[in-house]
Amino acid sequence: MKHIDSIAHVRGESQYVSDLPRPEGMLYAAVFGSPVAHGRIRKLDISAAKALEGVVAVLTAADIPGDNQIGPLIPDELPLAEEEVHFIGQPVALVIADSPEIARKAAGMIILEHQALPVITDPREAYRKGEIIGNPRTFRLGDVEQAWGQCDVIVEGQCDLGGQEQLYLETQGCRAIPEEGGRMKLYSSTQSPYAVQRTAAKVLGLANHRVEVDVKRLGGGFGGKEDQATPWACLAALGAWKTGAPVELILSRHDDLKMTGKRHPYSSDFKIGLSKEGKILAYRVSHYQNAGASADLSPAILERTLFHSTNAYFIPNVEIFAVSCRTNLPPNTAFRGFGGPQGMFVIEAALAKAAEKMGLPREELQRKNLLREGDEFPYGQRAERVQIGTAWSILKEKYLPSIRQRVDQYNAAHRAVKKGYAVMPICFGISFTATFLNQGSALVHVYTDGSVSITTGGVEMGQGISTKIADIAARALGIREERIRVESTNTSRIANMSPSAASATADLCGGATLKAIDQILERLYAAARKELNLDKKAPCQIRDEQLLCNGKPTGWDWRKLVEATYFSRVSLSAHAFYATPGIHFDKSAEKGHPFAYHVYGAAIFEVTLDGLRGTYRIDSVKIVHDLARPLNRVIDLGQIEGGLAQGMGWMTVEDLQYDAQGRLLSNGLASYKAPEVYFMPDDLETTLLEDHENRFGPYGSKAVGEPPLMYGIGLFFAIREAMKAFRPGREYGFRVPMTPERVLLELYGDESQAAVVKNRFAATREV
Ligand code: LUZ
Ligand code: MOS
Repeated sequence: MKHIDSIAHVRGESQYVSDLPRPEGMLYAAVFGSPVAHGRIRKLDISAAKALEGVVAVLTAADIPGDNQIGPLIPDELPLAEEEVHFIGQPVALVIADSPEIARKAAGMIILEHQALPVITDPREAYRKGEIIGNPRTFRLGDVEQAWGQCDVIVEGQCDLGGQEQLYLETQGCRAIPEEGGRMKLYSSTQSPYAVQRTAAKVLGLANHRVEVDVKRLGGGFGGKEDQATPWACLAALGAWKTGAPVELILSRHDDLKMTGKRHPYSSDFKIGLSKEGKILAYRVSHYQNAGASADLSPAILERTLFHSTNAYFIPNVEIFAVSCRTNLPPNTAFRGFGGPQGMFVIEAALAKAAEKMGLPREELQRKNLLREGDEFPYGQRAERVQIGTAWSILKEKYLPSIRQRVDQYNAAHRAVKKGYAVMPICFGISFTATFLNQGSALVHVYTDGSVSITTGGVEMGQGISTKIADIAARALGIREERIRVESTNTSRIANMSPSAASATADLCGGATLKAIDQILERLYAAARKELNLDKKAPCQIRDEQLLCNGKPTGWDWRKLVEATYFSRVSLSAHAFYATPGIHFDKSAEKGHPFAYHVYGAAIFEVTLDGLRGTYRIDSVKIVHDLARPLNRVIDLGQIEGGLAQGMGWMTVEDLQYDAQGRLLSNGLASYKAPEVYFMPDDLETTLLEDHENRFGPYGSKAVGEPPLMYGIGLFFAIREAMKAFRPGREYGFRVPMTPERVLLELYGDESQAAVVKNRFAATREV
């Protein structure tokens, strides 16, 4: 089955927020964002903006009828600034006008006078100055202090990881429509309709039931709309509330890049100790998270960094320290992987450095320390049904020897251009780390013509959740896919929904859909048994739209069954609720069983690097990935390849830069490079492990959304290997992204490239 939306997408018929038919009298909003990263507001002059022809209103914090507060975890974020501003682009005023152009022009006429306050952009500096969010946290296993004494090799180092722009194609936006009785309807491009509903209600001072949020689909989310669709929806709602007219607020790409948060940059220190046989005995790491100006989801993201700091390895003595640091950047937020990738990068860096010191191939150290059945994670959970060994073996047998040989031969034959390879194992925990969020609901209607309508709390953001839900339902009902329609996500049909996030939507909403369908099937079978005078316990089943009872055809097809049930006055609708069983976590002990299961896999990268230009090419990526029984192979392979591309982009070309004044320098797509089709390797092969069933996923499946992103980390280390082959004996750092410019800096530093090259190639004339 292909993606449900594919035909409409290709025809350009799929509707996003700004494509919805325009209601009469609709107005347009634009945001005036702070021009400075930190300051006390002295005066806000909106008079010129207000006087501009076509401007209907200019709203500030004083116009907010309810709470001027939208922080999701900690109340530290104002939808419109009051006394101070904390990052460039922070919303200060909202202009409502007849057209988007006038609204933007008027926003440009607002003047903010301020008293400058010191700007911090570096997380370590923020930490030193006590600017932290929440409490630092530490996960411990064993006793690192006593373990150092038993280590034969100890290495230490630092990693500096850049942020990453989510770069959804559809920018943030919302259309707000005032409705009768003081109600508000919001069409928001959000991964979290319920967050938008409850937050907009709070800002307007309304009960939740007076705000309805509807989401058809998003043009991409990637975490960037898990929490940060909310401010724009609240502002659109405010505009509609104050003017009484429909208001649309769609961020321009430029504003979106400037005003919204991204993946968190991290700076981390590590120390790792090993036995001479290569067993990791102790690991200590400290993570300084660059949270930006308010908490947003940072504490939850920090938590996932803690959970994933040992990646797919068992380490008996561990101490993981992590702290969220407040800086004057836009509040950084969720991005596919949610803090996990940052934790995983650092242990890979530690292993690289240890392998260099021990003179061993890096993958030897990796392999010796892979998780085994029953191993304890630093958070107390034990590894079960561990697939990393299997994935690793397949990768090793199928690819490793030939890649190793090819790289060695190539490097012996070439001087200025070198190859490198690296293996990257992954282990990613599935479940929201906030246990209460692991719940999902579904509402299923069967109509008398046999067509089926399904609403879940899952948001379609291109990841294919609608297709998967339709797939699951068709399978469970034993009917054709064409009979099933998956509806928009709507807060009046599904209440209190969790965000579509944490890779868990198919598990949670698929689980709920199956339960709702079970209820309906029970009723259909009961009605049929009665009509057909069968035993009350006669086993029934629908196969290819035919009703079978006691294993024999009854002559009833799906439509007949549905009609008969309807005429018996039995409900053909069901609502069901699914909550992941068996998960818990105790934050005071930092121990528990937070994840329903883990997703495992391994990838191998081969690259070719030009040591003179600093450029590189990805020759091949081979992945062995654990999906248990995939729900939809085409969609899942698309998720694996897309996740890989995003992970590789983060590691190499996506260079998010702020200056010391907190100004985004990479503020457009001319200065922020993202991977495109030519960046991808021609040779990309994915092998799925399909050797087991997962009891926490619909039909034995496993979550797919986030885990493959972390394969991308392997690319950094493959490039590093090629750099080592080009210029051995140098200390290379762990600064991400490894752009071609950074490759040159690492290879030559302050030295003259010409001198180095001349020296290096002195013995030969060929390069
Ligand atoms: N969102 C969230 C997430 O609220 N909690 C999580 O654990 C999570 N994990 C991954 C992505 N989004
Ligand atoms: Mo996400 S980072 O699963 O919104």
